[in-house]
Amino acid sequence: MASKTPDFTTEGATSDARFDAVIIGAGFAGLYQLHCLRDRLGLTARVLEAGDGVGGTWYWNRYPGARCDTESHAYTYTFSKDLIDDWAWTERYPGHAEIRRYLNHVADMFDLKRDIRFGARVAKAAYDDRTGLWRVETENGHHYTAKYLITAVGCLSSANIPNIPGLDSFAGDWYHTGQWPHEGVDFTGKRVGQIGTGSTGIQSAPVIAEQAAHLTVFQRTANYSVPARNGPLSDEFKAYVRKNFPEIRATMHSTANGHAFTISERSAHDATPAEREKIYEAAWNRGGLQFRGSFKDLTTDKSANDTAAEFLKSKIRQVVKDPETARKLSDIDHPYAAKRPPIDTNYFETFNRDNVALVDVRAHPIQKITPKGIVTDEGEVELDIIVFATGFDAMTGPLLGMNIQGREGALLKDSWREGPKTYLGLQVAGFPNMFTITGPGSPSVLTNMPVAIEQHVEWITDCIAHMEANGIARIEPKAQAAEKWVLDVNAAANETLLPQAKHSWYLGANVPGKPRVFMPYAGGMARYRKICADVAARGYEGFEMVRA
Ligand code: NA7
Repeated sequence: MASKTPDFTTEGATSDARFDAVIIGAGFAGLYQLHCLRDRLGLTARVLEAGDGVGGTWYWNRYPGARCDTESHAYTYTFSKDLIDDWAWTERYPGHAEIRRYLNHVADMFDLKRDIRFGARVAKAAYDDRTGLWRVETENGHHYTAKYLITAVGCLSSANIPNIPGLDSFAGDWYHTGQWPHEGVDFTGKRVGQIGTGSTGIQSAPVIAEQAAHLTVFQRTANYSVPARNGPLSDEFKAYVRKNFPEIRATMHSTANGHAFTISERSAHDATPAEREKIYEAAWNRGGLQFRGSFKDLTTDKSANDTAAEFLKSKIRQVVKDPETARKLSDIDHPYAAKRPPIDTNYFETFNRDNVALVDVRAHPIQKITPKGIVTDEGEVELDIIVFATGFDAMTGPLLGMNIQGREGALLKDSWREGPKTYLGLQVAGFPNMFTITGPGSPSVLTNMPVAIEQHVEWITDCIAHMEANGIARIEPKAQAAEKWVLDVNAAANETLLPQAKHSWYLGANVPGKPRVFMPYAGGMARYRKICADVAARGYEGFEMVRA
C-alpha cells in the first residue's frame, strides 16, 4: 500500500502539536520505532525528518559507488516475515538507490509516511521540568511536545569537512560524499581531486576514475581493503534466503558483529604458515567483511593480526604495478580492522590506470586550496572538482548538532564536553525520557546496523510499554550507572586491537578538538543484547523510574 504524505503545513505552527513520542530521523531506526510505538503500543508518534524522503544516512549518501558493506540478505529488518517474503535484494551488497527503494517499500507496507514530517530539521529539543514533556522545535519554526524523545539520527550523518585554508577561493566545484547532489555529478573531462581513503573513498575512486579525465587521490592514512566481489544474486540464493531466514537470523543474533557469517573458532597461531595462506587466499577470493572471521583472534591478538595484515599488504603489492605507488598504498600504520575495514571493487587496480595519481599527504600535508587546486609542499595539483571523502563527526555529531537540553536547561554538549556518557548507549543521565537509538556506548557501528537498531528499538519499545502499563512518568539513568558503563565501554575496547588505530573515528580522532574517547561498545552484539535484557529483567537496574 503506497501511503500519501499528509499536508503538515499548519501542524505545530501556531500551537504545539502534542504526541506521546517524537522520533527524530526516518532511516532504518526511525521507521521501525514508529511502527513499534504506533502499531504495537497504540501510542501517537510523529517522526521529524530533515530530508525529503525516507532513508536516513542513505538519503544523503549518493556518491559514486555508494553501497553497503553488509551483504544484502543481512542488511534487512528481521521483525516481519511478510516483509522478508515480500522483498528480494538484487545484488550481493545493496547499492544506495536499492536501499532507499527498500526503505520506501517498508514505509509503504506499514503505512508509515502519514506520520512522518519531511523537510523538518530539528533545531532544538528541551525538557520541561514543570510538565515533564519534551518540547521540540524545527528549523522552520514548528513546535511539538511529547513525553518521549527518541533520537534515530544515525551514527554517520554529520559531514566532516576539513577546515583547509582557501577552500572558499576554489574556482571549481567541491562536494562532500555524505551530502551528494541528488542529480549526480558529471566528471566527464574533469580533473578531480579526492581527499580521503576510508570506506567511502575506496568505493568512489574507481567509479570517478572511469569517468574523469584525471583523478588524484590524496591519501593521509593508507588503508587495507578486501575485494567485495559484488554481483547479482541468483534466484537459487534468493530462494535459499527465504527458506532459511530463521537460521540466518539466528546467526545474526548470535555473533559478535551481527552479520550472517560466523567467526572461525581457530587461532591464527594454530595454523601453519601454508595453511594460513590458503585460508586467507580463500577468504580473499570469497570477498567481503568475512575476511575478518578467518581466525578467532584477528581482532584481539596483534601477532595473529600481523599475519592477516601482511597477507593483505602483499596483495596490494601484487596488484599495483608501480612500486612506489604500491609502497605508499601498503604503508599501513594500524592493525587490520582496527579501523573500519573497507571492501572494494577495483580500488587498488585503479592505481594502474594512466589517469590516476596518488599523493601521500601524511608525508606532504595539504597546505592550502587555491582557486586552481590543492597545494602540498610538492607543488600544486590543478583541479576542476574536489571530492571530500573525509568522513563524519561520528556518533556524537548528529546528537550534539540538535541543541538538546535536559533537566534544568543543562546542555547535552556540556554534559559530553569530555566525551559522550551514556548508560548502555540508550539514555543519558539528566535527560529524562530521551532514548538514543544506536547512541555512543552501544555496539552500533561495530556491527551490522539493522541488527543493532532492531535490538535498541525493541528494548525501548518494551521499556515504554512497561512505563505506560505502570503509570511511570519518567525514566533516566542513575549517574553512577552511566559512569560505570563508560568504564565498561573502555574496558571492552581494550580487550581488542581497536584502540591501536590512533587516528580512527571510533575514537573521535578525525575531528579536530573532539575528545578522544572510544565511543562504540566493542564487547559484541550478543553479549550486549544479554546485558540489556538482564537490566530490564532486574526491573531496569541502573535506571531511576518515577511514578506520575
Ligand atoms: P572515514 O573512514 O572517516 O575516512 C575519511 C578519510 O578521509 C580518511 O582516509 C581520512 O584520513 C581522510 N581525511 C579526513 N580528514 C582529512 C584531512 N583533513 N586531510 C586529509 N585526509 C583527511 O570516512 P568514510 O566516509 O570513508 O567512512 C565512514 C564510514 O561510513 C565507514 O566506516 C562505513 O561504516 C561507512 P585519516 O584516516 O583520518 O588519516
